[in-house]
Order: sequence, then structure tokens, then C-alpha cells
Amino acid sequence: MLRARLGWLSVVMIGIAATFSVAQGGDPVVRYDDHQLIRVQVDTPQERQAILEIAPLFLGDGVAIGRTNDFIVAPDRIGDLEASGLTYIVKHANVQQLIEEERIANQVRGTWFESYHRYSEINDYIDTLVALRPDLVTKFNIGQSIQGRDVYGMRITSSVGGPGKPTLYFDGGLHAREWISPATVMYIADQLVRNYGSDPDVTGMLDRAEFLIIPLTNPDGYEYSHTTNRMWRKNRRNNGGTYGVDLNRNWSVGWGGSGSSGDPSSDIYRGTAPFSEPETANMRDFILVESNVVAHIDFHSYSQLVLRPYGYTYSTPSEPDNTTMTELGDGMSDAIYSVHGKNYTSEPAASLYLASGICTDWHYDEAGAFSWTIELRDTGYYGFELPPDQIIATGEENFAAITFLADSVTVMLKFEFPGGLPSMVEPDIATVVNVDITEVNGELQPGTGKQFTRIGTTGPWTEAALTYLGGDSYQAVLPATPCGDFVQFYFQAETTDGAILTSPEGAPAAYCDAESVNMIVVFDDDIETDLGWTAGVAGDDATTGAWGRMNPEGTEAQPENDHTPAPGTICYVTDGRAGSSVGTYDIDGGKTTLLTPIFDGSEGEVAISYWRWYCNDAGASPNADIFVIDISDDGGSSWTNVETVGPGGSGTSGGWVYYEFDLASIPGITPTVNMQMRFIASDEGDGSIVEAVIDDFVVISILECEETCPGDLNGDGQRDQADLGILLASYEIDDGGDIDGDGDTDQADLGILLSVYGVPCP
Ligand code: 0X9
Ligand code: ZN
Repeated sequence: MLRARLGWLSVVMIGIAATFSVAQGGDPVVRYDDHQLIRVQVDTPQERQAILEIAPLFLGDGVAIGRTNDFIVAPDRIGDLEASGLTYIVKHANVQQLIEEERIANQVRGTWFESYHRYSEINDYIDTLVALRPDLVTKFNIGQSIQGRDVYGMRITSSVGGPGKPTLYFDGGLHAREWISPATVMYIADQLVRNYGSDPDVTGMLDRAEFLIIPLTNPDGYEYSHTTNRMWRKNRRNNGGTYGVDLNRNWSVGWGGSGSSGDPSSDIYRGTAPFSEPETANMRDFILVESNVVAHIDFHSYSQLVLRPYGYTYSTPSEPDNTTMTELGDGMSDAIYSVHGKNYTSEPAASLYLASGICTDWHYDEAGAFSWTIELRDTGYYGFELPPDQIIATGEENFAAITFLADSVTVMLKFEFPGGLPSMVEPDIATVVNVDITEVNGELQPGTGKQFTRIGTTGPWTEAALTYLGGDSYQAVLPATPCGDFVQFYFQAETTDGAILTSPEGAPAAYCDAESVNMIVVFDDDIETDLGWTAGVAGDDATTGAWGRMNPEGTEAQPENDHTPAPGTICYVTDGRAGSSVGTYDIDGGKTTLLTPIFDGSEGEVAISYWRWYCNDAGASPNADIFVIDISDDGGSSWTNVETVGPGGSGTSGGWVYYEFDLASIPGITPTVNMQMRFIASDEGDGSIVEAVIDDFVVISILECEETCPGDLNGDGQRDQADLGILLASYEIDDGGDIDGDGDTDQADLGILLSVYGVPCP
């Protein structure tokens, strides 16, 4: 029996059993030489007790029963672990090496968001953002930490919309060792500040809402985790012999309950009373005077979770809040997934285990805000030592989450375009645009949906009502526009309180436009049917993961869904399945090639686009391989590179990416009728997980605008009886009287001719 076997273990645990070897600035540096990072399956309270005795340094917030949990085991306890009968795997044999690798990676300083920064550098960067946009950012100080460090934050909003806008509040760094948290919160601030005025989503957010951002709420612990003990979690209060209070157990809601400890040496020590710590008391006092806080996120790491209240009890918040926080949490998780395909599980905080006195429970109960704890990357491969080259990707996916959240709590009416918004229209005929208007935080005044259009790029707008189709659906009609001209447009609706909302936001200063062009779709393939691609060529040497046409099965590296909107399900993926058999195999042992059918690129200006997904950063040797995309103008005899994705950088950690290029931009390529493209993915090294996916491949040609005079079938400059004769002779027979370009002569053509009958050509 497990407990009996472990009964002899009566070692007195004094916190961390790491060695203290090098002295540096006061406390000796804590080293983790030959400490193992292990993942243990814990199924009973006895097993939890057993592992905590062997490995008191638990890396999460409470040991969950029925799941795996990560611990650090000191070298002198590895024998006990082996003898314990517990089921575990060793994730890293030497934690000190992980720490060193992170330190070395962190010395490679590219842009600011490619390395982790110290307390003073974060403060300097806040000043940089203020200097960049003093009209948008103000810095504030919520008070000092227990060692006297000032805790700074930023208020970010635009002057549009006046005071009293809804406030969203994000904080980071409550736990010292979770370095990705302050980095992600700074990334969010940086994006908001830098993209106001250029990115319509960001502009809308800062016009509708105010953001309060405190990136580093536990500066003392954070500095200590940099200088002395990389695994430090708490603040640096002197408890008289031991140090630190867990700032995420020190809040008043549920304080003192399960999942917190009264033992000052514990990593989840709750402190002597709620708000005993200046860091939490200052946060509380700061937010209590903010009257418009509607949503809050406390960023932590790791595990990839979106946790909603409560953490201290299994009971759920009352309705409708519980449903709202569930839907918003699920929506944030979906938004995160859409960027790089990372799964962040959305669930109640208490579903793993109870944690009492936590920050988010307090913000929900006492500050009147919807509140979440987001546990950032990863799921334990690197854990807290997440390599700094994942900061930007983590920031990007969480920026999508906060964009979704901000829109969900501040947008009154949402305009959506189920068929997309056109960037090109066909010359001389009207273009239908489907518009959905849904109520988010406002009530739509019926009958107020409108379109504003104009041909050309200046001049007055023509207003017209949208046609109501039922439900949330409306139809807009863009006017027929001569080839070569632009048609510009925006949409508008009103709420029952008289607020006027537009899409794009900020119209008429902001608007959409589409160019009227003579376009032919040469090849448009959503891969749903087999249009003659070739998966695999002579010379391919991948042993698994060959290209195949199929419905992908989601893994850490590849998407669950193809790119084509439903009902589409099929794409090309380096999955190795024949089409229907199960299994998810990434590429191994060499390369695999995918060829498009031959297509005609000889006419007009040719633009080629596709959606790609590429992931080479999941697994043991990340960012080692490349994805090569080439084009041929001689049916595949010779090839020229179009783009190469990887080995590092953007587009290498999953997520659907749109790529478009003009044939004319590829040096050395001649437009011919024998064009072909190829996609080569490979895994040349050991151990890495590589997945590539291609979907929605489109080739279009744009022809020059002809000097046209619709209806002048004989080209004599008149639209008269002679033209009518030609049309009638071909009527429903051939295309001799085809005016609208649809390939036959019918009533539509007759209608056009009659509408211009007798009008001389321009
Ligand atoms: O324990 C915490 O404070 C948070 N996790 S962490 O690993 N970053 O320390 C989670 C708080 C909410 N979670 C639960 N109630 N389980
Ligand atoms: Zn944490």
C-alpha cells in the first residue's frame, strides 16, 4: 500500500530542497542542479500526500486529484520517488539546465518583446508608451510593495466618447515566477497604444472603452525570481524566519478557506489577514474608486486555462452572470485558438481544485466586474521557463482574447458580413452585400439600418435603407460602378436610445471601398472536391506525415477544422492518413511535396492566394524546419521560390495565415498557360513536430478595363435598332447579344439594351 510504503518518510521539509551555491547580492542563489521536473498522475488524497512529501515544490496552485500535476524533485529524493509506486514521467532531468537555457535565450535581445525584462526596464517601457502617445496613455502609481518598489500602471483610452466609458482592467505578475504574465500584459498595452488610429479594431476599442493595465503587481517577488530563486512565487514579506505571502490567497473573498495555507513557509500562504499585504491592499484601493470597471483579467501561467469564478467554492455565481462569464470565457478561448491554434480550456476555477482568497473572486464579488484568471502558455513542457521567443505569439493570442472581451462588453450593435465584404466588384452591375446586425449591448431601433454609398473617392454619399430579410439579416446593394472606378460604402443603424452606430466605426471618415475591375477567376479551389492536385512526388522521403486531402484531426500542432467556412471540412494536411483511417501523424524523416494542378496564368495581372497553417514549434526541437512554397511557369520542370516559412518567426506556431501575391512580383517567372505551385514541408531533424496545411487556393486574373459601351453590339457608337436586331437574332441561342458577360443572350441583356436605347456611347 502506497501510504505504508511511504510511511518511513518523515523528513522535515523546509520549503525547497535545492542547493544554495552562489552568493549574489544578499541571499544565496538557489540552484536546481539535477532536480527533475516530473509530471505525476495523482488519483487519491493519499497519493497527493505522498508526492508532496517527496517533492514539496509543486508548480501549480493546488494538486488536482484525477489529473497529472507537475513537481520538482530534488536529486536526493529521486530514489524515494522511484520507490513510491506513483505513476510519473520525467519531463526534464535537470531543471537548472532549463533555467540556464532560458537565461541564454533571454540574452539574445531582439525587439522589446523578444526577451523578459526586469522591474526597472518594464517601468521604462511604460514611460516609452506615455512618450509615444501622451494623448492616449497616462501612467499612475498605486503605491509601494513591501520592499518599497512603486507599482505602476497605465490608463489607456482615446478622447472620443467622453468620460464614463466602460473600463476593462488587466493585471499581471501577481506570482513572481510567471514571467510570461507581465510580458503579455505589456504586449497588450503596447498593441493598444501603437495601433490606435491605424487598426480599426484597436481604434474602436479605445474609442468605446478605457483600459487599466498594471503589468507587475508583485515587483519584489519578480526581482527575487530574477536574482535569487527562479521558482519564487510569493511576495517578499518577512514572516519571521520564512518569506512571502501568496498574493493570490490574500484577498478577502473566501479568505482562509481550502486551497490556502496558514503555514508561512507554504507557497500558498494566505498571510495573517485579508489584505495584510500592501500589494493587494493597494490594488484593492485603486480599483474600488474606479466606478466603471466591467471586466477584469488576472494573468498567470502556466497551463493554458481561462478560469471563471469561483475559485474558493464549488458553487457558481448567480445567473445571469454565470452564463455571461461562461460565454465570454468560452469566447476568449475560441479567440485564442483562432490565432495560433493553442487550446486554452475555459472552465470554472474551482473545477481543478479550490483556491481561496484569490484576486478574481474578489473582483467579481466586490468590484462588480466580470473576472477571469487566464493561465498563459504553455502546458508544462517549459512551464515557467517559457522561452522568450514565445512572448509575441502568447501576446498575439491573448490580444485576440481581450479584443473579443472588449467588443463583447462595449459594442452596442454588431455588424457582420456573412458573405464577406468585397474588395473588388464586377464592372457595371450592382453588387449585393449581406449584412447581419445583432444586438450586443444595445437594442436596435427597427427600420434604422441604412447604407451609404458613392462612386468615386469624393463627393456626397447616397443614403438608402437596407432591405430587411428577416431575423438579423439585411441586404445592401452597391451601385453598378464603371470599370476602373471605386465604389465606397458604409453601414449605419441606431439603437432605441438614439445612439448612431456605423460600420466601419468612425464613418464617414472611415469607410470601405472596392475597385471595379474586369476580373476572371482562373482557379478557385476550396479542396472540398478533388480538382487534381498531386500529393507526393518522386524523391519525397518523409516516413510519416505525407500530404493528404482530408478533414484534419486537431492536435497541438494542426487544426481541428479546415479553413473553408462550414459546410467545408476538407483541406490538404501533412497528416499521413489515407483519407479516413484514424491517427494523427506529423511529418518525420524527410520531406513531402504537394502540387497544385496546372493553371493558366497567361492573361492579365494574375494574383494567387491561399490559406496556410504551419507549426514547427511543438515538440522537442522547435523551430528547426521550414515550409517551402514555390511556383513554376513550365509545368513543374523548374521552380522559383515564392515564400519560405520558418524555421522561426511568424507563421511557425500554427494558426491560419492568408498569403497573397502577384505573379508579376516573382522575379524570373513568365506568365504562361503552364503555371503550377508546390508546397514542400519537411522534418529533417529529430524530435520536432511539424505540420503543414493548405486550403482555399485561388487564382484570379485582372484584365484591363475595356472602353465599353454596353449595348453597342456592332460597335458603331450608337445603341439602336441594329443592336436590337443582333440581340434578338441570338436571343436564347448564343452569346452574340451577351451584354452582361454571363455567356448567353437573355432577358437581362435585353433589359440593359432597352435601358440605354437611343443613348449615344460616351
Ligand atoms: O493558484 C493560483 O493562484 C492560480 N494558479 S497558479 O498556477 N498561477 O498559481 C490559479 C487561481 C485560480 N485557480 C483555482 N481556483 N484552482
Ligand atoms: Zn499564478
